[in-house]
Amino acid sequence: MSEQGMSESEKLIADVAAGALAPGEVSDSLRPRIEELDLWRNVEELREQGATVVTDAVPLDLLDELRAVIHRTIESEGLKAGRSGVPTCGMLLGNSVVDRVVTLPKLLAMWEFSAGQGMRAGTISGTVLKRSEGEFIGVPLHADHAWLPQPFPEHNCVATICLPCEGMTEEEGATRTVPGSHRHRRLPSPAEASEAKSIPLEVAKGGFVMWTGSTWHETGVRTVPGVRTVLHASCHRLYTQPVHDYTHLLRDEAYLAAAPEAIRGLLGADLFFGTESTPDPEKVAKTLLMAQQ
Ligand SMILES: O=C(O)CCC(=O)C(=O)O
Ligand SMILES: [Fe+2]
Repeated sequence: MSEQGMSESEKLIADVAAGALAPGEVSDSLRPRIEELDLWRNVEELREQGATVVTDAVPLDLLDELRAVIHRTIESEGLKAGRSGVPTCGMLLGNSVVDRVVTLPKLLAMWEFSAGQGMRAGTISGTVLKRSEGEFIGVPLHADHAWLPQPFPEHNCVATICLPCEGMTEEEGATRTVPGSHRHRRLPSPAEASEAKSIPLEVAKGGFVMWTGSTWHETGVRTVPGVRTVLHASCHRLYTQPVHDYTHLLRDEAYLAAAPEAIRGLLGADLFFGTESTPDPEKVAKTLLMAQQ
């Protein structure tokens, strides 16, 4: 059928079908940003190894502010180490320092590559890992797709970034991943978890580490004095259910007016989910098109 003979709905269905990307493919609209930000090596590593280290992503003074926000929040709320043994503050989106960090161009580009256009903010949390006195502190080997059925989908659904405010070496407790483990597309068995050969994702201050939702990873062991202060920031493919609910921020006009523009996208402002009656046709079209990219 010619373009002209098509109804609006038929055109939309044809555009959605034509937009479909293969798993790991970079869309035409994202390609120039990957190029400009020099992220091809990272794209390749995420595809091949399931994890990557991105350098020079965050201004160093902004990291100092981020570190202060995480420590202040944990101290002022009296947050204690929970099950993981690591003091954690959650729901950090909406804090102006955190908002500036998560909307930096390298984070947004890598998230879009990994979790697709229209990706939404999920867990945005801060943790402070102390030196281990022999005990394991943190999260043992797991995959962040854990609430998805197995086999995990080929299209990545959860893209986690860990951003250490002072960088992290192996001794300082760098997160460890098992290279290539994302290809199993399932959780590790207890035997696999105890035998797995994980490697540390070391990164200098200003960079971040990132892995796919299928990649097996664990908190590293800190063997030196001091603490590792990290922002854990996950984005989710638009159709999956984020762990945290930030929709109150979408109703806060004063906040939205002052927040970086890209925050709207991370909150799902353009998606049709949560509509009470008939969804807005423009949002329906936009959501369907973004879902393929
Ligand atoms: O503490 C770490 O290094 C890893 C934490 C983790 O599993 C995550 O953020 O998904
Ligand atoms: Fe994790």
